[in-house]
Amino acid sequence: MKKAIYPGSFDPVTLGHLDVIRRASQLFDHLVIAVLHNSAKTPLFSVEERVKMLEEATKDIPNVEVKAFGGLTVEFARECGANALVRGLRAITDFEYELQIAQLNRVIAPDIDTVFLTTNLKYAYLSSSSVKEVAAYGGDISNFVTAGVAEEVHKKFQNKIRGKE
Ligand code: COD
Repeated sequence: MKKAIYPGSFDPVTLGHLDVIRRASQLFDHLVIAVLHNSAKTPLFSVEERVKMLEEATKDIPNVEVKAFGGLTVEFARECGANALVRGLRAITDFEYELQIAQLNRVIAPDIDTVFLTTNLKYAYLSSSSVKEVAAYGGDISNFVTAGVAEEVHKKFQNKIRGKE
C-alpha cells in the first residue's frame, strides 16, 4: 500500500491545500494530513480546531485521514507507515524553502521522499496568512476557503473583537 503524509500548519485549511489533498489522494492509496501542533508560530486556531475543519472539508475523500502531530515530520511519517511527504509549490520562494527542508529531511531519513505537487494556478496566490489578513479587516474570504471554514474564521475574529479570546 502506498502511504503518504501531507504535513502543514493548515491555519486554516484553504482551497489551495484542499486541491493538493484531492490530487495527492489520487496518487497514494492512503494519505494522512498531518497537522503540526507545536509550531513556533502562534496559530489562530488550536490544533483541535484545525483538525476538525480539515475532517469536515475532506469527509468525502475516503482514503484521507487527519491527525495532529508534534516533533519531526519524518518521524511522524514513519509512525504512520508512510514513505513519502507531500508538499505544495506555489512560487520560486516556496521552492527555495521547500528544497532546503526536503534535503534536510532526506539526510535525517533517507527512506522517506518528498513529493512536490505544483499549485493549481487558480490558487497560486493563496495562503492561510492572506486569508487571515483579509478576514481580520472584515473582507470576503468565500473564494479562498470552504463555507464551513469561512464561518469559523469570521467567528474567531468576532470573538477576538469582543475580547472572548
Ligand atoms: N497551492 C499549493 N500548495 C499550497 C498552497 C496553495 N495555494 N498553500 C499552501 N500550500 C502548501 C505549502 O507550500 C506547504 O507545502 C503545504 O501546503 C502546507 O502549508 P502550510 O502553510 O499550512 O504549512 P507549513 O508550510 O507552515 O508547514 C510546515 C511544517 C509543519 C511541515 C514544518 O514546520 C515541519 O515539518 N515541522 C516539524 C518539525 C520538522 O520536522 N522540522 C524539520 C524540517 S524543517
